[in-house]
Amino acid sequence: VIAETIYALSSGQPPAAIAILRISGPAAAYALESLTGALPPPRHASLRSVRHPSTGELLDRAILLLFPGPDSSTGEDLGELHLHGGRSVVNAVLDALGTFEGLRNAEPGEFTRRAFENGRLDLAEAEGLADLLAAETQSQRRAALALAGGALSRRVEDWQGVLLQLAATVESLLDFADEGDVAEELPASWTASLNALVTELERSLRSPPAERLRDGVRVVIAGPPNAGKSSLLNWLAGRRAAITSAIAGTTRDLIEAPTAIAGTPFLLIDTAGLREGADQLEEEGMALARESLGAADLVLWLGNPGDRPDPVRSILVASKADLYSSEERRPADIHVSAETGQGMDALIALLVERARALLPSDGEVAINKRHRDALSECVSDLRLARSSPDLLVVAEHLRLARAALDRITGRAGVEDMLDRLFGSFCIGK
Ligand SMILES: Nc1nc2c(ncn2[C@@H]2O[C@H](COP(=O)(O)OP(=O)(O)OP(=O)(O)O)[C@@H](O)[C@H]2O)c(=O)[nH]1
Ligand SMILES: [Mg+2]
Repeated sequence: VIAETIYALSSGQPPAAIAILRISGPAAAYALESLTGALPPPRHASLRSVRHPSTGELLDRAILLLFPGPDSSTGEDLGELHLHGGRSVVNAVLDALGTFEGLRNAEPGEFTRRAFENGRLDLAEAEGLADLLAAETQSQRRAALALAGGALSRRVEDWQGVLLQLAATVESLLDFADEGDVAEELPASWTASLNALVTELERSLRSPPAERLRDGVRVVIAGPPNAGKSSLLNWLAGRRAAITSAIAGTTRDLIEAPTAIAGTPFLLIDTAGLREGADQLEEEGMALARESLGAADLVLWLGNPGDRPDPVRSILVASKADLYSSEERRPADIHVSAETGQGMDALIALLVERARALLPSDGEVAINKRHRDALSECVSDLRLARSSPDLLVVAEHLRLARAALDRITGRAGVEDMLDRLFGSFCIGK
């Protein structure tokens, strides 16, 4: 099949200082030559007049860049026009491109999909790219860059190397068996190497999930009514996300405020105050509050130490510190005031410290659900391989374990996954 040539605006919506159009496919060079008269040498930025191919009208003066395939980001001939970023400039050049036969508008993520199909990046790296485009905090950016740069792919490759060795040993024993020799036992070194691999995969499975980095560490603010929960939420979020009032029972719904603090993503959740003898609406709010406590990564508990829901995950906060002298203070991990801001720096430092332990650390590869599913399947096949006395069965489980790892980098059985992933990109990426 001869691939169609695709084009799209790859930069943000005009008007802007510069608009970048990308064209990829076999007719890219021809179309760009027709628009600009002469092609520059590969990977050299050159100033060109862009003219309508049939009327010859000057549309813009632009920088033209050519990246001949296969050494381009899509693996195909790829061209970039850096236009002036006005709406009519962009529309005029897009219209001109539309007059060429074999050229069409790109679908969302189609440039990246072609890069994947031409082996320029694997599936885990493409996921990293998607994460990078969505990254809002510095820790998200760092993890996305590592994934996009192949950090996970390289580990998968190492694991595949070990698996191949293990499989080769089994195959050679099976060959002996074919020749009528008595089947040998697998050597102790084989078992040791398999065990080491299982241990390493299990460690990766236990590492903090990438989803927590994407969605933010869930911090639930809870305690009795009027404790100052909503005031604390507003202070931490830096905006008035929740209504506060001196009336006990103000908050009923869960109020979620995604907030980056010191480059770390948090999802702050304010809840209804917990107390006995509330009306029905408030009871519903309290049910939501209890539910969210169950799903919390961390709890800021503004109530009595004795009622603390979860000592491990909770931070005991004494609120309204401005109302008490230091002798009158309740015992707590931290004393804060949303009125004066006292104690907030210490609370933030503590939150960030606790969150870091719950998030993939900087050098570590963040594993998402898709990766985890594949890894768990790989581990269970390795366990079955380890426990089977029949070499044929062992070989089969090793093959399945390899196939599971292949799904991480997209070498096998991932068609539906591809549509989902690339469909989530913007047009022009
Ligand atoms: N002096 C002082 N008053 C505070 C402080 N924080 C909150 N308040 C006041 O305490 C009252 C209750 O604050 P909220 O933030 O609405 O308390 P809440 O825990 O969300 O209350 P409910 O939603 O009803 O459960 C309001 O009148 C606030 O102005 C503080 O640090 N110092
Ligand atoms: Mg409230």
